[in-house]
Amino acid sequence: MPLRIDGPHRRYNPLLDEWVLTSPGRLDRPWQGQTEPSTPGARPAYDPECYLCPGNRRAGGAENPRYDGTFAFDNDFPALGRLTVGARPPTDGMLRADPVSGHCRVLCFSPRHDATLATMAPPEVRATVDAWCTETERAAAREAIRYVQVFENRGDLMGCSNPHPHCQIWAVDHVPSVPSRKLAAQGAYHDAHGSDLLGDYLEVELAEGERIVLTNDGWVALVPFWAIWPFEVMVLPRRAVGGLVELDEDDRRSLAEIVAELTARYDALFACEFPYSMGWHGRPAGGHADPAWRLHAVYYPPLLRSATIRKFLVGYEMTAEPQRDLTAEEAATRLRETPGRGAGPGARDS
Ligand code: H2U
Repeated sequence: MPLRIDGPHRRYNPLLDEWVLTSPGRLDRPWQGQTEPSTPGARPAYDPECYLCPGNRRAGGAENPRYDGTFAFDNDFPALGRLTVGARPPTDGMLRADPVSGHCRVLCFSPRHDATLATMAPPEVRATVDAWCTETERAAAREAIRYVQVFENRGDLMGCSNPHPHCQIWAVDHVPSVPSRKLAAQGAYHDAHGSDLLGDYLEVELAEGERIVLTNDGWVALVPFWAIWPFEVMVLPRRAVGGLVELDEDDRRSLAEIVAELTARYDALFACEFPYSMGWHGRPAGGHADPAWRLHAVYYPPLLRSATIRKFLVGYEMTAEPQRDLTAEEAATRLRETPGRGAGPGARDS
């Protein structure tokens, strides 16, 4: 029996050991606050001013090759670098700071300035999936790297600096805060149950069905029970794989299909280029396969009720705990019923 909860309640997120206050029915309240500009007009296929278009000069002075597929390069303004010998900050006490080093890359999905994952042809989305995997593998093989984060900021609302379709890959010499909490939670769950947390969670979701957005032979896209962002989605492999580097040919094919379909539905939901931050959470780099950790992607889109009204994580959310109005079940229903690429309304499988 699907879980039915009416009225305000809190939901537990076992991956991050935190709660979200859920207040169904608050979406009808009046809004006289900020609205966002709607999606800008159509972009050209090539923009002579774009730092990422083929053949153009980047801000750092390097010239892009005339690439015709995906294109990755070292970030000209990296957030991380080599550890400066002799500049080691204090590592304990009240004022704690640890040294950090790493490597930052930028990956363009397409030579076309106007392309997006939502509209790119299936072979191009597949090439992007392959590049996520190869870039992760290369980054993880670098000396002293402990964790690789692939992430995409899409849209001005999410602070994306350029509409040319791209993502970033940051490889670091430590496990950062969020994956570190996920590492602890999945490890503790595996110790206690002998199975993986997200695998067991996926079984519950598939049995209930209410929060499922899309499924195919390799992957499931769902709105997590504990979602914070209105149309937050998690993409999970059916198979117990720990990282992008472990995906085989079939996994990659079906992943490209579900990513293409999910992003198309996002865009169709409010008839705009749906902004989001997405990221891949794979097991830390190095070492052996970890049966506790299941690879997953998280999509965090800020839009709430239209292309111009966003959710703000402020007030109670900043000072006490995240809160949402639209339930995860309502969000999943909306996304499920939104027509995607060629799939009619209500179609479930990508
Ligand atoms: P965002 O749009 O998500 O900010 O990513 C763009 C990245 O591209 C950003 O990290 C880099 C920025 O440093 N970049 C270059 O490396 N070279 C450039 O010429 C422009 C932008």
